[in-house]
Amino acid sequence: MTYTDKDNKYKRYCVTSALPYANGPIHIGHMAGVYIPADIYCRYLRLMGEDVLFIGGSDEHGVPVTIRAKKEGCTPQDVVDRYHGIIKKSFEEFGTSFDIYSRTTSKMHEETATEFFKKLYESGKFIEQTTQQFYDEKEKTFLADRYVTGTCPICGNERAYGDQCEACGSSLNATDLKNPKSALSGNEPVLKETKHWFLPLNDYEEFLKKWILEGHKEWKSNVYGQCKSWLDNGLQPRAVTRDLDWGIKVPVEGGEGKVLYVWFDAPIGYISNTKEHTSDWEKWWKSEDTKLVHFIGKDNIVFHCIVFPAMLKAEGSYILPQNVPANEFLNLEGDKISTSRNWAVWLNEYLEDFPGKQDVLKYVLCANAPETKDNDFTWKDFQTRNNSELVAILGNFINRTIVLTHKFFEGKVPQVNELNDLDKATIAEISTYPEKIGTLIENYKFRDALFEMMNLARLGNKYLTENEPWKTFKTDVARTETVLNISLQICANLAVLSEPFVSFAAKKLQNMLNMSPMAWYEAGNVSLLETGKQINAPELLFEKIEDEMIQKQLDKLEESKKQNAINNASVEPQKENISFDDFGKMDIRLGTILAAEKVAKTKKLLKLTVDTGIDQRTIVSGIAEYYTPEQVVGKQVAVLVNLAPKELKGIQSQGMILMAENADGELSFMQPEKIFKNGSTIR
Ligand code: B3M
Ligand code: ZN
Repeated sequence: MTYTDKDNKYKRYCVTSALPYANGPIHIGHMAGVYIPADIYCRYLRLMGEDVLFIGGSDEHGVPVTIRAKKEGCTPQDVVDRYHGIIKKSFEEFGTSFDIYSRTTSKMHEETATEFFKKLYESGKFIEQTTQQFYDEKEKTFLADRYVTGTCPICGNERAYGDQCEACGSSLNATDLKNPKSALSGNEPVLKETKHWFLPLNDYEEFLKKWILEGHKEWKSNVYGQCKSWLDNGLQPRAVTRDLDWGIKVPVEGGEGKVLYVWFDAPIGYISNTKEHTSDWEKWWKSEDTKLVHFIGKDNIVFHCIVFPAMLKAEGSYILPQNVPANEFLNLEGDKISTSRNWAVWLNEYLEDFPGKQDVLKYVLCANAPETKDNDFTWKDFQTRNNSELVAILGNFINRTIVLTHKFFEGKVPQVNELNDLDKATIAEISTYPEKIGTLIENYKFRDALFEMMNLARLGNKYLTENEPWKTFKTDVARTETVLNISLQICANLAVLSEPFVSFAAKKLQNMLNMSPMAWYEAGNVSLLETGKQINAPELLFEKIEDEMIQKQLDKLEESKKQNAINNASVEPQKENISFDDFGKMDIRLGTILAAEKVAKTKKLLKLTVDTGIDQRTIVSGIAEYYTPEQVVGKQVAVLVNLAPKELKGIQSQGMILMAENADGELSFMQPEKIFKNGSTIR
């Protein structure tokens, strides 16, 4: 029984979290949006004594995987093997409490998805349609949406994909793109007929309207709103197959060379993974007293609220989700997280850079979770929340209490004597927390729930500060005993109620307090630790994070920014053709810079003395913003020696040093790969 299910309608909870694409590692946006809330929810329900199945897994099909494989010159299976491994390992290290984390290339999944498709096919749930699809004549293959790029008809972005424009977020059809190009050959694709199976979503419109718009008004407003807008606009049949060879083969006649669309097979992965976990899987998926909840990000709403439920309904034997608590997006330092721009904090890198600090990231990402609107992660905020919340509030309260217990009472829980009004008020307040936090979690308000957990620690700090047991010990031992007993009881309550949020610290705290595992509903009182119980030595739960560590992370991001600028820099268009004779007019030689000085009153100019092999001469060069005189002396460089002399700032310049220039205007010398004699020609 839970606080919001007092009639005990649900006997078990089947909790799914979106299956991440195995074409890259997991980043903080995924964690904040999906896995941390789902993990908190499951940990909490388990503490409530509920029967919970927490399902995760990698989504290993889809075009992005094949594109990556092509780029890297390996097979799609190689790509997903690598990233499935990385993702699974980081979830384990992070402490995400999946009951199963499997993958959609498993045998079990192939069977389950195949059977699912066949059942819909055989019961006439699909329509077959021949449509025009882009085809690459050079590669002799149909092009899935992601394989076509072109100009977005909405915003003009020249790098839009056939299914979506990442610049403006519009979802597109490949045929909408202007100047379409095949991502395989770069050629313009042609339209060609191909047959596919479609799920006629329009047939499910009435059912979905009733089920969501009338039956699930309690869903988060972002989720409800998106569903409403889809349903108001009217649903269309959706193709559930693709012309591709990476995926689950279409198991019916005429399906050769085609696979199930990744968004058809991926959600079935939740079911396959359950089957892989237990032979008693049907109770999790086919029993009305199971509560099915999907944790996802906002870009997955339509698939989980409309397409997958329509599939389940069409199949006929499954339950539907009771809730789909989707989150909005998390930004990073004010910018959209992006895999391709490497603008992200990768979970595997975080775990390497901050060993043992899983709880800190989990805490910060929950405190900043994009629950109702997009939110921002900054390293500064990460540091502040660690130093002034985890260390200064939670850690400090616990540490003070345990240290004092050892100092005054040899680490034994002291007895309770007479209670005063403050004690009584404090005890009354403690009793409200399990239900308060629990109800918030049950309503998917994880930020508020976390804030309330911290309020319990704040209450503890306030109680200690007001009672000053370190002072009263000399004058009033009985009072000190009571105060430390109640403070220890608050610690014990925290050891239970913080577990969903900061599970590593909670475990440590339970060990310090010598507690055995306790259920959530057993907390909320001051009899969690019996008088006389020996507790263990204090250990720090959290430690201060210094500026240096933060700076390192900021530097890393700065590096990504630079790299992006380089990658994105547009290249100057080519100039008009010249004849060989035109070229031959230029006399370019190797020369060595012998001396250099700044030209007075200019920012850009250096006066150079150059040995050109022909003579020693003066050349004025606009490189002072990129090179100091000391840096250039001794360099062998390319010199245009027959450029007509010109006076610059009163100095006669005879020739020009040739420089490479990038899009930012940064300059670099052109140096020979081998040292040749000065005066050697360049042509
Ligand atoms: N792999 C999309 C994503 O990672 C997709 C989710 C599948 S859930 C069944 O955003
Ligand atoms: Zn666009």
